[in-house]
Amino acid sequence: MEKTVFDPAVLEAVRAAENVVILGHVHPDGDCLGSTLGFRQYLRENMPGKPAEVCLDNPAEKFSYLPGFDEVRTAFDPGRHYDLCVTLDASDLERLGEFAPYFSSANHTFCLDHHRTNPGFAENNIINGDASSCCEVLYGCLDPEKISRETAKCIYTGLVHDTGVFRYSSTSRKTMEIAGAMMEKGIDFGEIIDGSFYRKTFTQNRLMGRALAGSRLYFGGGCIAGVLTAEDMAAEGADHNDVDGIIDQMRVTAGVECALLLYEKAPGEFKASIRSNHTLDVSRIAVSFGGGGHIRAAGFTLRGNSEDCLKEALEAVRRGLQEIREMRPAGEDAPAPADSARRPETTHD
Ligand SMILES: [Mn+2]
Repeated sequence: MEKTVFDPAVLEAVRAAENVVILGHVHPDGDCLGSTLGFRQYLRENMPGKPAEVCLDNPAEKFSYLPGFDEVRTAFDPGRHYDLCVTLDASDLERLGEFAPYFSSANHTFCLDHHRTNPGFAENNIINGDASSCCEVLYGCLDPEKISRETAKCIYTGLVHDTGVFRYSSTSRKTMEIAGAMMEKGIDFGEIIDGSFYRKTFTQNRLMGRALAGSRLYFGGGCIAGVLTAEDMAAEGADHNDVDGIIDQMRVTAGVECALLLYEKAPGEFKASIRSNHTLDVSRIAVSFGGGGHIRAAGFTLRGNSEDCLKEALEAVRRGLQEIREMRPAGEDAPAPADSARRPETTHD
């Protein structure tokens, strides 16, 4: 790996600040936790005595192996003001949630991010839309020699989560080089991947089993679809957090272009997750129902009974698949997908 020249701007801003608050986005994911806690850990080790705290809303317990997890502040305190506010993995001000006033009242603000839609909402911004993760952006702002094993755990976690374990098209040679550098710091990379990405609770596995057993193939096997009703959720003692990952298992069903999962979030209100593999633009389907997302991963909400909601969503999928067939020259098989089109771009917000 070539010697990295890092951008010291954010470290200089911290050096000049009296104190620092580090913020991420609402419903923090692995990249959000990895980048905020990794940055704090780096500061703790390399700028001892500099007051720096991380504020996030309720991080998931599966990330408790990250350094400083137990010290995350989860409640907003209107009496607090900070000299410098650094935001990581948040694409706009709204994503800071209840902690946004810390940003607005800070004397200086700095934003590190990798969302292409980020308008550059801070005083200083380092935004790289080509980076796999905010942790990749953060890595470029730290002295690689001074990254400890504890900080490496955080950065590696962010890379793993935002690339779906190095599968999505956002994964680059650079991503893998940073991952390699983090491995050389002595982290237990297998446990990080298993423990924070693949491990499921018994309830989550049971719910996935129920969803898969109830799923059906449509349109000659081109689409797999399933529904989890409120009764299904109650029967497994599951809540909305337990639905994560089911759609990803459905998507890898052989022969399937599209996967669709509806679950009843509130009585008569169904949250739909939709994925495609090669050709179908699922963001267009999601937008047609008032939702949003990416070409290969999107979501929307439907209201009604489960049969009607499923019917309505399937009709949109049928139309989408038909459009693709009509665009294809007669007698030709499905075009070989470009490598970058193979995987969902990203499934995070
Ligand atoms: Mn991210």
